[in-house]
Amino acid sequence: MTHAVSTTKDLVSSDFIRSAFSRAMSAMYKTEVPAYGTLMTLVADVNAETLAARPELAAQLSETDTLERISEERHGAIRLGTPQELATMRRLFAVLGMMPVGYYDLSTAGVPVHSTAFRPVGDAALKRNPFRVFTSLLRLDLIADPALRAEAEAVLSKRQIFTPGVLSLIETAEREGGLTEAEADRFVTEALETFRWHDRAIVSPALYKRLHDAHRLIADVVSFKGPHINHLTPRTLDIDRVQALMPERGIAPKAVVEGPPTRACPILLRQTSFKALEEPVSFEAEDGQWVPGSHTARFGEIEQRGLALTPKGRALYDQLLDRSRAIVRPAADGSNAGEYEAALKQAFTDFPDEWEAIRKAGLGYFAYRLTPKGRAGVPVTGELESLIASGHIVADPIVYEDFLPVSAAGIFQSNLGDDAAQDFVASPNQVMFERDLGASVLNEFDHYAAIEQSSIDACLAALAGARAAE
Ligand code: OOG
Ligand code: NI
Repeated sequence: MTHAVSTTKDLVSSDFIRSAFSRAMSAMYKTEVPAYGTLMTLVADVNAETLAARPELAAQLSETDTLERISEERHGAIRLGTPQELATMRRLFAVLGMMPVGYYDLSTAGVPVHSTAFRPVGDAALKRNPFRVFTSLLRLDLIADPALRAEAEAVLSKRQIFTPGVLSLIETAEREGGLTEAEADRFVTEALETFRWHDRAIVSPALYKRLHDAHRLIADVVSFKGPHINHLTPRTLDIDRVQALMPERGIAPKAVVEGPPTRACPILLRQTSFKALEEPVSFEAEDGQWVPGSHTARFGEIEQRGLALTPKGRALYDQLLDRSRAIVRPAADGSNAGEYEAALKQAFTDFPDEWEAIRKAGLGYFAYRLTPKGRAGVPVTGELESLIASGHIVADPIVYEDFLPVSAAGIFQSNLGDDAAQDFVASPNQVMFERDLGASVLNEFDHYAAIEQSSIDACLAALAGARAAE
């Protein structure tokens, strides 16, 4: 057999590039939106407090090798204008080891976009740095006025949101299977340009107004040179505490926390945000003059992540959320926040709040590992459950790495302004989205199920062979 493999270059891992990119993005956003820096400090303080007060949580995070990722962890969001932008963005994120996971239809919530989340997949990559970007594509097909749709398309077709440098480095990475450290440095710098804020609009004040009247989100996507990162969200270990402390640090949070209620065993994702800033921008009038104006787009958000649910658990979650929302819908002004929280808490009494009960009911995904007894080296075989009962194996909750459409809609609404709710006919179109993306999105449930199954296989194999295994 002949081997024609030649490795002439030392390539860095996509994990390395993603970590560098996530750090660079955070540093940029801190200078663009100072309140984000304040929120980061608050989250770090609360996380430190929580870990000090709950040694068992600190121990579990450290045992599962996930303590370090917490302070590094964040997600961002962008909104794209064209299929070409989405397809190229997929290639850019691939260099960072981020794959499209899940399809989210926001049209049901009155927001004319559909979305996916680019994120690392696989246990090792997630542990290294779980940076995610919620990425939406504007749906001009949901805009009623054909003339306005055509104008928006014309503006979008002329913009180039990627630098020539990043485009060529994407090609290099695709051709070579990765980037060298020097190329990775340049890639991070060049890629960051796409996410930067631009205060000079690419449309006239008149067109901005028409786009804005059609939907604020359309104005946000179409009027600027690029898809500015619109928020960056650190992960907290105690969202209720951060929400309560935000006003003290001069930040006004949205009325209610999205997602499940406060629980002993956190599930899925809880999120809250602060309102978008009104920022000065200028528009180029027909006579070439720059006219001052303003635009609201960028905001801040925090989140607390919990257990990833199985389809059965997710169905129960959706059902209980619907039940509480049928009793009371959270008003944007916060006037019924207390009632909403009470209804939510009441509805969720039907969701078990004890890890073993949740696991046994098949509501969530767990990763299994050997206990010190399991690692002691005496071969044993048996069913998973009996090996748990005999103290050889323990189960840790698998963290939910994705998003929730109802929560995302709540976040969109709160930062678009209260008058932005609009009715569209619900029209999920995953086929169109995947065609525009140039790839299919991964199914999140398959992914968690695979992580769970491989942890079980590894434990059983290690116990049977009695080799030491983690
Ligand atoms: C994205 C909103 C969704 C989340 O955390 O659910 C989101 C956007 O406003 O562009 O980021
Ligand atoms: Ni978000």
